[in-house]
Amino acid sequence: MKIDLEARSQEKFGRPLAELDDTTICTMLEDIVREHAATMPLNEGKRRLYYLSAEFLIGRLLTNNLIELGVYDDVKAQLAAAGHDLGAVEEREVEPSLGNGGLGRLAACFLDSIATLGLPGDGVGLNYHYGLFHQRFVDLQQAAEPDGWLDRQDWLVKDEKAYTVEFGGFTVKSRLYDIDVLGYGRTTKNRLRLFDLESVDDSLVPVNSIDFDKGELAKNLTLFLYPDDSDDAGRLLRVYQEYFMVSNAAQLILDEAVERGSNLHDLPDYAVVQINDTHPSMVIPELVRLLVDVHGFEFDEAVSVVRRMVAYTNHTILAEALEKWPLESLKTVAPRIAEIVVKLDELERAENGSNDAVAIVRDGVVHMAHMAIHYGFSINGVAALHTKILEDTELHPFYELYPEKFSNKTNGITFRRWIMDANPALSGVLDDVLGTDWRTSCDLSGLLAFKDDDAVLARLDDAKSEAKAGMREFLWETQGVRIPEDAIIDVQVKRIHEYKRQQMLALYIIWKYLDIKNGNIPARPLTIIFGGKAAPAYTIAQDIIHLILLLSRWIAADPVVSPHLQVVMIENYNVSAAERVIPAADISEQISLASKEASGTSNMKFMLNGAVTLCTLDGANVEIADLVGDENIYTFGTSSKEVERLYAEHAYDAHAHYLRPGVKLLVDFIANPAFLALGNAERLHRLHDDMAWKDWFMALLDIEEYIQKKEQVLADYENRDAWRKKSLVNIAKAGAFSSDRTIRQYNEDIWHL
Ligand code: GL2
Repeated sequence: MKIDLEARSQEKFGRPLAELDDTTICTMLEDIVREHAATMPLNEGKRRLYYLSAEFLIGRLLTNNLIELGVYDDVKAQLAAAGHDLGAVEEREVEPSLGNGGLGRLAACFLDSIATLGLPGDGVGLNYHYGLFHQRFVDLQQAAEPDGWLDRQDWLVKDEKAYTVEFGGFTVKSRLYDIDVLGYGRTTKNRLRLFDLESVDDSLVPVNSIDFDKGELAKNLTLFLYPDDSDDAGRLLRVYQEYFMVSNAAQLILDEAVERGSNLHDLPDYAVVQINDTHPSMVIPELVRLLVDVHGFEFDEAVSVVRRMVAYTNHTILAEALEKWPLESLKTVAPRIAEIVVKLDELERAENGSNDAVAIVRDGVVHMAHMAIHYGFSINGVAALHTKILEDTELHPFYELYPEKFSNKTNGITFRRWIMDANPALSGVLDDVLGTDWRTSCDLSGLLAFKDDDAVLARLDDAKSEAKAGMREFLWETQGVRIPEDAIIDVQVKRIHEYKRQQMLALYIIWKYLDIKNGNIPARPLTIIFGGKAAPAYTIAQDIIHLILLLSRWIAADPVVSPHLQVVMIENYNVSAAERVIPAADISEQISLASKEASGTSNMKFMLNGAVTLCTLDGANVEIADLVGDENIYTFGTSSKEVERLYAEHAYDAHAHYLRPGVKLLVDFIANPAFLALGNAERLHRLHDDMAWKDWFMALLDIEEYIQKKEQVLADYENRDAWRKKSLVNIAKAGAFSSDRTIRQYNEDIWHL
């Protein structure tokens, strides 16, 4: 592809490139890329993958697409020659708001890898007009506002395909929008296909608040993405959204298979469906419905076809995230689907001897995961430990029934975005040291040979400094905070949830604050950075945000402590913020209660960017620890086995842990009189009491060991040579977490494209 920006500027605007502003240039570049992508053919193959997901957290696309097309450096140079900075232009792009967190971002990384490997596979989801809420901090608390990203984006292209979806009592028409998904160095593409309502009404959304259930369903279905980690019970709108998504997806799948020559009896030769968590699992009864009601199949044959084409990924063991819908809700939303689900339940009971533990419908409740396991041909977890927990405990009865269906697919991240795009300085060093092959192979192991090479270690260090400078600028411009140049950067960015234990890091901050007050002055400043949104309905998570914001303000105002300790909470943390912060981190905080974080993916991004991990042995941390070895990671905390035992035997006594003197001091600090006066007393009391009496995710169990480990990390950081080696080893071993590897495994074991 050749781009001539000067010519384009003259042709479009009758003005030289030098005179255009950043926003105009941004749109012009998006247009150029979009128009070029429109001419690219799709990846072909008899069998096509449909990756169904309620979320695709794709992030900004301009830089990524310029990299994929191999024109990034050229565009940058042309802009520079005209006095423009591509970095500033990139900032004009609005980030799409189509995901909550890890699960949605994983789907985006997967699309990138599927396209890069040249496999025929599209993402299918919903075009939420306001997506996930925009987070603001007001009075040291989170406020949630609509995120009107759609008004200002330039990538969606209307597709001519449109379907009818029948709900109980009314029918809607859909509209399909596509975003082209380019692969690195490829001349072919895939698509992200986002369904929307034809009759959607944006004017239903108030300017400053979010209200999911306003107005008629035919007008509001695609307005918002539900925040996860909150209780789905009774959320009828979510069921409507899910059925709208899968009905469109199923119709699209059949349509395209027929276009490619299928007679539908051979559908599994033409299509494979990956169900990303349970949200799209109603695609199973919907495919059956279409085959029976529209295409005249016998029920049994329809089921046998669907069974050979649907695979399911489980992303969590948290009970509240495993969807269960009342059968009555299903009857209201889609009566025919409820009927088919009941038949699928009866068939399963007939086949497996009516075991309630694995039933699809039990006591009037539909267990979506159970349906996906019985009628899918594959089920996978997302990290080795997670899959083991599914097999041995959480889904054990299913594992006994179908051991051959279970497999592990450890998550991965795309190197295009998480190093080439996010960390050009480090990418440049790797090019110089390793040659550019790593950009396609994602193999960085050659770096290990330079573990004792001072020049290489120094260059890696320079790259870290450059990333830190970029982050400092970003935080100054977007958050108005200044970070000391020599500070250790310690980061925990992810959704706010008790199991991820941001509250435990907050307790460390209290400990450190008191320690500095006691005269123990650290060798250099420590900046602790948080980022993440809390579901508006998740009260304790909101309380944790409040505590962090309060600590941040309190410490900043303390002349003794503030030169040594700083707490930053990034407002509206999103993919763009992640791209600035992760490359700059020294310490990666992955401190979930063991057994609770299915995989984690930020842990992989930090490692790739040379941060050293401080972690519990949870999710993919276990695999990171195995790869880098003891000297290059810091692990602590109660094991996942022991945690499971404590839960099973109700043996964790939070209050006993609270009463230990060192611990009580820290927890009580949350509700100290000065905090109560400065902050929201109700929130602080609630959080204090929750930790002192319940502490459901056992922060108090691990806090002392955590403090000790963290102090060791900070001390070790001062041995600069040893630390640089740790950082190098982490980068060198990160190739194992390329999503290209993950996608190859999905394809070899499950999709067979
Ligand atoms: C999650 C898990 O919590 C997280 O550990 C995992 O890395 C991702 C991707 O597999 O999936 N499950 C989930 O519901 N969300 C996640 O981030 N939101």
